[in-house]
Amino acid sequence: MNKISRRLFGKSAAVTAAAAASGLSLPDFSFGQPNPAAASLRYPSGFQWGCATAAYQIEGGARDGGRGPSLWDVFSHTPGKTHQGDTGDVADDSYHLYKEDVQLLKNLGVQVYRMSISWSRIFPQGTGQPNPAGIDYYSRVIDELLAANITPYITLFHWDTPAALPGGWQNRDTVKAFADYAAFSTKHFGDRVKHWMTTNEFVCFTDLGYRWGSFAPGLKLPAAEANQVRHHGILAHGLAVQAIRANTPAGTQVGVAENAAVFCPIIETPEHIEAAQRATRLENAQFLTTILEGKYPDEYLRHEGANAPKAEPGDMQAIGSRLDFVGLNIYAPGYVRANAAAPGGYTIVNNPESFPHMASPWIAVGPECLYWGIRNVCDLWHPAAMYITENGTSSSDHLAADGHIYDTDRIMYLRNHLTQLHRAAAEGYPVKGYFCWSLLDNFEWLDGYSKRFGLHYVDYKTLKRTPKLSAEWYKAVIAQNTVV
Ligand code: GBH
Repeated sequence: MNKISRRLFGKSAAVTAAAAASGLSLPDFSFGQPNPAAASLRYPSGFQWGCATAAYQIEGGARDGGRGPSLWDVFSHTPGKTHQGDTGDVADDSYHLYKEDVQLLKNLGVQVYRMSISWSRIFPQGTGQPNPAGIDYYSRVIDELLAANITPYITLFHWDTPAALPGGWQNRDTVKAFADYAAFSTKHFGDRVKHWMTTNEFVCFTDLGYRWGSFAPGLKLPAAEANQVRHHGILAHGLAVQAIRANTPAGTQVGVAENAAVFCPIIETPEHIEAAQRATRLENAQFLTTILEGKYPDEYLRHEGANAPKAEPGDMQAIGSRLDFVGLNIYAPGYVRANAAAPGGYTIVNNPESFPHMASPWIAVGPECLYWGIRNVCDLWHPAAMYITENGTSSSDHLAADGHIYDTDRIMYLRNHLTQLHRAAAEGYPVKGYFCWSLLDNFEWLDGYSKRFGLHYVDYKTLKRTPKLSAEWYKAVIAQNTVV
């Protein structure tokens, strides 16, 4: 009994009474005093705390400094595609206000910041002539971060494909253009930036854009063509890994930010734990499994049959390029049970309607997804290092009469997820850092400005940034390197 900490067994008289009634004896402690068990939520020393953003979601300045349009400019300007026709034209105007945003980061005390580069600021046509004003912009942002003692982690591609590239990701030439852009950018910034991610979330710029049509460019291609788009996506990643290595100093760290489908065992017993691991490998066959194994799993190829992607010689070696780290963007869990009768030996269990969720309905609250996300990937593929490259939530944030934003639900969400991430770190999984999504409210794709994910509130009329209660909370977590 004295192994049960006060954190779990709160300070409530009801608990005490219930325990007494059941004949259990309580540990000897005085309520409200510092709890030695809380020290167990301390993170390893050197753990990197950060925030994440993406270019199209925060920058605005869509036509400034010679930037070319991306597929998301085109898509968001197409009537009916985003909430109330919202676009990233202005967003948070971080293009002009980046110094202020670096101050927000500095004030939080983060060691690291994950941002992305807009490909069409560097190459307005996607390829060909680079744009000096675009290069200069990112150079200034990087210098501002370094001067604030914040280490930049840069994603080369967070969905904003240059609109000028014919056929977008349907065209294999786009893969080559991406590798060239990766080579150019990392050669240019690699003296100061030591951590790179090739791409963000394969499914979002391949399937959602080309198979299901919900994201840019809004196409609904047949399976064979959509599978080829997937192949181009992971090939672009692989060639970019090689391009980055060839153009940066030794020691540069290269990875990916992937929203793998995360599976938790319905009950933490051996058969369900094994089932969740098998599900992780097979349900991510088309992306994460293939880039980490350098080969499409046989089950995937069999399942797709004649629609399977066509690889050219050398493709699979490039796709399987060794990574220095795997980044996972995790928001919500899937649950799996063992089922010997099902293919793969598992069944995905749908959540009941009563399952709790956050302001965005897709963010089901299952904090153990952070633990199982890390554990399953590590047990399957043993990456050298892992990061949580995104985790966070929308909340129906409102300015209170006193000018504050009391986002207690965001704090609840983050606290529980960080507790589960701590569990992974404490068990020795090589998780090196955590990036909260997001530094500030921003353009939330289809949801436009209607969903707020920031630690800072943005008034979209004045562009004023106000720290939410969660910013104060996160600052304390970082300062103490402990879940508070
Ligand atoms: C991440 O995507 C992105 O990397 C980031 O840019 C984004 O702002 C952040 O998460 C928060 O959304 O409405 O049921 O059809 C997360 C992956 C894929 C999750 C699309 C929401 C739509 C679900 N997203 N999905 S639904």
